[in-house]
Amino acid sequence: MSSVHERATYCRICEAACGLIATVDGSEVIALRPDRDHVVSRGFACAKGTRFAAIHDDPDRLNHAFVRRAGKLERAPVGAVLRDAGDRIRELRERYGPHAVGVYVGNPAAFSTLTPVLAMAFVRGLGTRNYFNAGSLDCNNKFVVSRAVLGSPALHPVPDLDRAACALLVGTNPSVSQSSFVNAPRMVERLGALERRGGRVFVIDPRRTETARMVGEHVAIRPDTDAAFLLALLHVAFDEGLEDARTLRRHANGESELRTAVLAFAPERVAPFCGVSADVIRRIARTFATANGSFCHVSTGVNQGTFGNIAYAAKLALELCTGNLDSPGGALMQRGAVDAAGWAHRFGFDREPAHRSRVGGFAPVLGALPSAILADEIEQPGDGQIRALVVLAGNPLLSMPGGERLRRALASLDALVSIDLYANDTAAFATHLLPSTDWLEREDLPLAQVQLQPEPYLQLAEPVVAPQHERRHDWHHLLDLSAAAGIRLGGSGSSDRVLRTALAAGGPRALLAPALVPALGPRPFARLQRAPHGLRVDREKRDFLRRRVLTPSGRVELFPAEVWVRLGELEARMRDADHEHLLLVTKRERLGHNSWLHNHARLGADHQCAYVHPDDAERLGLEQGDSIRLSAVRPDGQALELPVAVSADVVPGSVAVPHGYGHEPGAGWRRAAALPGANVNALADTGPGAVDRLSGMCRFVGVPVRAERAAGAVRETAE
Ligand SMILES: Nc1nc2c(c(=O)[nH]1)N[C@H]1C(S)=C(S)[C@@H](COP(=O)(O)OP(=O)(O)OC[C@H]3O[C@@H](n4cnc5c(=O)[nH]c(N)nc54)[C@H](O)[C@@H]3O)O[C@H]1N2
Ligand SMILES: Nc1nc2c(c(=O)[nH]1)N[C@H]1C(S)=C(S)[C@@H](COP(=O)(O)OP(=O)(O)OC[C@H]3O[C@@H](n4cnc5c(=O)[nH]c(N)nc54)[C@H](O)[C@@H]3O)O[C@H]1N2
Ligand code: SF4
Ligand SMILES: [Mo]
Repeated sequence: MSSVHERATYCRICEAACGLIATVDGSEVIALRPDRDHVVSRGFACAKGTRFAAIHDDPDRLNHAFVRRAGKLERAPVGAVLRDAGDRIRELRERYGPHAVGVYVGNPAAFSTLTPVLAMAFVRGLGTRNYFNAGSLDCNNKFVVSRAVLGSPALHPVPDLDRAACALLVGTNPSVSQSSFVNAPRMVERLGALERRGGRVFVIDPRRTETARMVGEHVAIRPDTDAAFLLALLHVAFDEGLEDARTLRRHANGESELRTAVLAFAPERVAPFCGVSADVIRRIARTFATANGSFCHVSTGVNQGTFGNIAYAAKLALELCTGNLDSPGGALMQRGAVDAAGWAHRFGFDREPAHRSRVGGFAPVLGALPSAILADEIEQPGDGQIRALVVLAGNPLLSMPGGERLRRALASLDALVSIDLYANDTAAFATHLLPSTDWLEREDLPLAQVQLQPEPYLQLAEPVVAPQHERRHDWHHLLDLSAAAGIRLGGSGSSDRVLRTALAAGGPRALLAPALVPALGPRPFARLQRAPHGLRVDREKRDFLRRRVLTPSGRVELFPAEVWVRLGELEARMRDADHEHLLLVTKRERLGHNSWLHNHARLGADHQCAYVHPDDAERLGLEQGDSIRLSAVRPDGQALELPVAVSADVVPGSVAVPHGYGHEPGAGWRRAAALPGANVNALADTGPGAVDRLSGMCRFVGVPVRAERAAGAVRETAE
């Protein structure tokens, strides 16, 4: 008798969380296809999701645990490696104190329901201030700005895609990425529908992207100038009396400071800096302010620049001032199935710890210090120096700035524990490797995204197959590692007991059920099991401005001083922009995901190029396929060489380079390790000077680089 059956699940690679149907034969996943019955994705999924069985079955997967002895990795039982790692952590903490052990949590952890909870409990248990995550590489500007403007780092508007009449996309390429801070599969299709309804879509991007080719009007902006562009839109809105005076009066503070600030950003002044004409700026501002429902979605291309705080504050101000914040067709403030923001606020979980980083004195954001100081915290001797690092679902060597500098720092650690699907590039320096389950082996709910859904829903994905080999859930590893190291989860005996008892008695569901009861009733999991393709939860009232703003004043704070401190610097940059160097911009690829998924021919792209405009190519004497040498402008700058792709799609003066390449020869993902390519983050700066004081964000966008023709393609080299 055949045991072939089907099971509904969802993909946990990116924020779209597309519904999938898995065909399973015994313990084998034979196929994954888009789920046509999914309540939101409705048959949409990309090739990464439908080909994920190749990752699940990859012969290079980390299926067992390893420990390094005398320089060589040796396989050992998981329990033994956990004990050994625990002993090392215990010794180092006893000898050097709690800050000697650092933790880095990477992006995929966010797609697991329990991992973030256990990771925070583990960090609190260690009592270390040296906790880092991908937030300072990605979106911390949004957290700090929302905290100041709306009262909580967890409050963010999402585009009302299906009702809007005007969409402004700034620094996002949803055709490739499905964007971020929004759980909206089929976004480009829905933007196309918006246009067919007679609405307008503007794609503000230094590259004519895959998205810009499919929808809307492309506005080619110079890199790292969006804050000025958005302030110019506000300038026009105020100047032409297009603001919603009633909303401002009833719900906002700081209007007059904002009005004063935007005076300096008249379209005519901003135009030469942004490379966008004053006419176009005015037209976009008028369209946005007068359309029957507008949103402005600002994403990573802006977050990763210099002025991400101002840009996000300007975006929120633009939406509020034009009456679009939490208004149908505009930028919705969703309550979602679980009101995580309100709940965290009530219990004080959104308060930051009081500590500061040793290097640079930075305040944590969501508990985490800026990643761009990790190398310094490891290398700088003294009290509190990091001696051991636990890396969970991350690949800091390639995702953080630093290149050689960071490589040297990671190699100098006394212990590096990597908990991952693979022995990734960072793990080439690991002393302990622990194998994790993937999402086909795991139960999850899209809890991190519930307040970022234009159409609120929940879905319970039960494991499609049992964990293979010796793979274990990340939360399970953390539970055992903390016990082995003598650490109390959450930092106290009682929190440790609560977590362990709940997980032992009812598994993850015991912990989660109470949070789901308000939306789903007394037996939430039974209800979710009856809705395998997802369950829509409609609890939405457009009551945000009246009831749910969490600032002390209960009003939207348009002009918190700390958010706007770099305004003077922006004005100075506008007067004195760098036209001498090429400015770096980011580029994601359709296949591949940050540094991972490169290990399979049908998933990862197989070559990395630097994209430059024909004018720049000509000036530099470069032709398609030639090698370009890019070097950081700073004194100790590193350099790399890549094949060049000449493309009129990128704005003159910029160079677009995908990240996540330059894999370590010693990594366990053998195909990936053999790919050509270079770590573009060798060009990005590290150290306290490279970090935004408020958000801890480092900079990947707008980094000035020297460019010249090179003789041949080689790996990244230190100068
Ligand atoms: N296929 C694929 N999908 C992914 C990922 C992946 O690696 N591959 N990564 C996932 C992750 S972790 C994230 S955070 C999301 C990110 O998803 P998005 O936020 O959509 O980010 P990107 O796809 O990087 O698109 C950023 C866009 O910003 C543009 N840009 C660069 N500099 C500037 C600038 O100065 N101004 C403006 N206006 N635009 C600029 C780039 O040209 C690019 O088109 O994607 C997720 N989805
Ligand atoms: N130049 C440049 N640099 C960037 C960016 C950019 O646009 N340009 N983007 C930044 C952004 S937005 C992000 S989010 C970061 C990402 O930074 P990271 O999260 O540090 O890096 P990833 O490459 O996503 O690596 C994820 C790792 O997690 C593993 N993994 C996947 N699923 C699981 C799981 O379920 N459990 C465990 N334990 N491991 C798992 C993968 O095998 C891989 O090794 O990179 C940042 N770096
Ligand atoms: S867009 Fe692709 S990677 Fe993202 S959730 Fe959907 S199937 Fe997965
Ligand atoms: Mo990200």
